[in-house]
Amino acid sequence: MEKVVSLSIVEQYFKKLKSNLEIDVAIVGAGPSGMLAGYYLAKWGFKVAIFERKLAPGGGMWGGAMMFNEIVIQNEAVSILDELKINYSRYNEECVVTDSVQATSALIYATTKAGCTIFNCYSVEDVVFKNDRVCGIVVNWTPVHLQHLHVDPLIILSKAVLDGTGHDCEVAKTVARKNNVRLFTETGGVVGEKSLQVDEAERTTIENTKEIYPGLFVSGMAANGVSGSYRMGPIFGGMLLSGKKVAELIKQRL
Ligand code: 48F
Repeated sequence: MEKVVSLSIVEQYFKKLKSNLEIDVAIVGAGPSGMLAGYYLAKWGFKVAIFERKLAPGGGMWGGAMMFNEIVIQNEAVSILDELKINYSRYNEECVVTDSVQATSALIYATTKAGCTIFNCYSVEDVVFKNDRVCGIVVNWTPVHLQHLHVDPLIILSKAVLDGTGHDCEVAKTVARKNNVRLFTETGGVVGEKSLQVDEAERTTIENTKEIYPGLFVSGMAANGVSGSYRMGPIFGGMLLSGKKVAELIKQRL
């Protein structure tokens, strides 16, 4: 049995990894926007995987606000809660509140159940850049980064890459910095996030969700950071709608 335990895990894991070395969509970051994009793309039949730096997927959704584990969702995104069978309470005519632990775990479950693989403990450190487009990601174990070990990465090829890395917009920054290219933003670079303004931030999150360089899409807070819009705090409708929108954009592109 000892041998079976190890062998079954090793064989199954490498089967999974091998089948994801060349995929339709590589999503960086398992926050709400990245996961919802993964959920829809997998549901529509695309080969899609998410690469998440941390052990637990979920990004900034678990903790609610200051660890009060409730989040706010506006009416526009409530149909997504219904689709994922997440419970909520109506707060007023504009929004509902939901338990962030249930919402996050439901999102993880729905995403993986739809067929999107989540690789946790992976840090995306670069992209594959060929013929003036982004066509894959460069990955390494998070502990390698944490320990500053000099270990070369592996490569995942994909038709599209989604930067769902949240406030840091890590993939977009790397693409602009390393390749001397102009992103489709006002400045040609990552403009950077502004301070908090809820309504405007929620609106622009959707607006800024787009392809910002051939092959590279942005969603969630990365979309706002790249285009220089505001943060919004523990209201998550925009994140969910951004994930849905970017899935639709990628579907059209592929
Ligand atoms: O920040 P995050 O939750 O992304 P999001 O979908 O949602 C933002 C909200 O949580 C919140 C907010 C809304 O009101 O303002 O902040 O935009 O999740 C981003 C995920 O990306 C991972 C990170 O660990 C987190 O789980 N991540 C970041 N950089 C990398 C990465 C990287 N280089 N490689 C892999 N994962």
